[in-house]
Amino acid sequence: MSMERTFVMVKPDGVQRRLMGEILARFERAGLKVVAMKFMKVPRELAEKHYEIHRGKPFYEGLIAYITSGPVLAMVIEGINAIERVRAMVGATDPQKAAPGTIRGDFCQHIGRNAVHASDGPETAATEIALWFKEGEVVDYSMDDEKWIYE
Ligand code: IDP
Ligand code: MG
Repeated sequence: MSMERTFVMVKPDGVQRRLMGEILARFERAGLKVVAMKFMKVPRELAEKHYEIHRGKPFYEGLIAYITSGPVLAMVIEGINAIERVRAMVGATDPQKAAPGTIRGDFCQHIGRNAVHASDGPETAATEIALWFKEGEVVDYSMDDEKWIYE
């Protein structure tokens, strides 16, 4: 277990459905720490870089249209084992398979509208953080309650 940073995004459907606060609150309540945040419309070029791995798949064009369709809330979240923790809290890609208690399991219905993105591993996290944020936009700071969260 180590201190990690992961890239998380409330996708356009999450913003439109006014779920930003709900989603953010779950991460905050878990004791995770937000170290960067940006509310923005995603340029097509950035969407294509972010989803490069899915280029050519049948859902790719729809995915790019979806992610560029309205503003998103992009953020970097820090905590012990944060990459795996956040993925578990987000739930399975297909909301129909996502467990109750996960974000997708509680708020979503369709794989094409699954409200939130989270990096799937250490390499992806590093690449995505660097893609979405400039160096100075990720903030190093400590929280006053850390002694109550970590031993
Ligand atoms: P993830 O977001 O859980 O990591 P990925 O397999 O990396 O899932 O897929 C990226 C995104 O592409 C998904 O979150 C979803 O928005 C979209 N997507 C994946 N598979 C499908 C599909 O079969 N139909 C429509 N959209 C899909
Ligand atoms: Mg993925």
